[in-house]
Amino acid sequence: MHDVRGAVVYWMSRDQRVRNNWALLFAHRKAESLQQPLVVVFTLAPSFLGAPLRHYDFMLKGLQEVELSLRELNIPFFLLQGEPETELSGFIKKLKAGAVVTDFSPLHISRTWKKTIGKTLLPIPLYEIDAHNIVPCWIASGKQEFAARTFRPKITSLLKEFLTEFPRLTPLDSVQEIIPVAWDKIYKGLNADQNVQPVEWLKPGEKAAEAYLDNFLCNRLASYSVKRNDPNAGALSNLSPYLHFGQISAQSCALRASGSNAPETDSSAFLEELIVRRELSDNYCNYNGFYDSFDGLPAWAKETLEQHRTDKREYLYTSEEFEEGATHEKLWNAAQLELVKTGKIHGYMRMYWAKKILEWSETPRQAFDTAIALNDRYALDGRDPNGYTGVAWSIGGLHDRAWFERSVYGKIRYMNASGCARKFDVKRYIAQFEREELFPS
Ligand code: FAD
Ligand code: FO1
Repeated sequence: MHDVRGAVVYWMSRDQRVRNNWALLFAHRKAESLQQPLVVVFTLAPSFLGAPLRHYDFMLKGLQEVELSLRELNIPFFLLQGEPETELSGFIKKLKAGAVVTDFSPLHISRTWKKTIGKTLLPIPLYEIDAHNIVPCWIASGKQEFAARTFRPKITSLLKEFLTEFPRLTPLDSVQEIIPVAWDKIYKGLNADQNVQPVEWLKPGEKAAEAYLDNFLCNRLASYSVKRNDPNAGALSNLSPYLHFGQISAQSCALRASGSNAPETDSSAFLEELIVRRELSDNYCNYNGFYDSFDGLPAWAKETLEQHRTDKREYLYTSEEFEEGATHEKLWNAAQLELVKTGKIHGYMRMYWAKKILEWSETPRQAFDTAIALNDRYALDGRDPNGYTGVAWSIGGLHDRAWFERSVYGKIRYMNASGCARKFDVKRYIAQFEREELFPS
């Protein structure tokens, strides 16, 4: 690959931040070595996997902060509205760019964009940098991993090399004309579904993400291993929306957590989730083209679910009834209402939530599609490899083993309300998310 003379462009997509961003650092270094200007561009797709206003609002507020942080570094930021394939190639040509850098994502939508754009850009090179994972996805493993236990040794052995501090980004000396983004025009051009309103409890953007991380490390990491399965304990980091939109670097979270003075049991429990589980999700989506479909599930799971497909379902609900949180089980309804209201379900409840959709749906395939649809519509951290993998784990035994066989589930791990009641105060959890508040009759 040879660079062509001209500006270096960082096409920002998954990692929407200025600090601790390997793709931006690489583009910056390339611009310096080629003595060329550097610009950052974001292509705002008209609709992104059906994301409603809740997600666009969180993302755009974060991007407004990106624009201001880049301005302090003398780096112009552009936001193009429309189909990325067409908008970006026109922009690159007009700018007479010499090289384009983008960040890595295993999702279909991003890969399609890059394939198309990579071709139209030739001979201008398109570099892809994994700024999301600590160990780049394709280095951690060259194939779909069977379970966390097969993935953990591979990724742990590479942390010495990759879990490092970030170099600082210095302002570029080349002063360029900086044209502010017309944000009001952008908002007017949005056609996102207004029925899913922005959440109030979580402030978007890099600064808020850093503050949230500090708060977690100082006040909650030290009880993480004991309390993380209790949805009443407020023990989780709540970092997933920031991590999903790339408003904070997982690598910087891991460095801060391992450097904290929390007990080793707590920091290692947190790092297991943040590093092993999270990067295992990218591994699944990167190497399994059916990650967002029932077809991607392990053969043993599809077989056992098929064997029990005609078992009598004691309760049956449509996706609308699930969406309304209108099942017979108050605990499940509370989890659904937590999702609708706050844009997030507590990690422990999420497993139970998905497994009950399996138990109360016509077919396992329908259950899979319902869980993905509800998760992507309401969860701020949705449309993410963690979501596809989380649903596949819950409903399709991905990265899990076979369990004692039972009706409907077959050998898929079972969970129920009495199991939850043994772990935490379910009445207290239900009381937080009563139906009336959300769907006043
Ligand atoms: P913490 O417990 O504080 O964990 C910190 C970070 O570690 C998380 O932000 C996440 O990046 C990572 N992590 C934690 N648990 C997991 C896990 N099980 N798998 C992968 N990474 C993990 N996570 C999403 O980011 N988006 C989703 O759409 C999503 N959907 C899920 C659906 C189901 C059915 C299940 C069972 C899990 C899902 N998860 C999803 C994984 C997990 O529940 C969330 O990442 C976690 O609850 C986010 O809250 P937190 O940041 O407060 O978690
Ligand atoms: N990334 C983009 O590059 N352009 C978009 O318009 C865009 C919209 C969007 C909406 C909701 C959401 O959850 C994510 C969105 N993303 C968008 C970012 C997205 O997270 C990543 O680019 C992909 O998920 C690939 O991982």
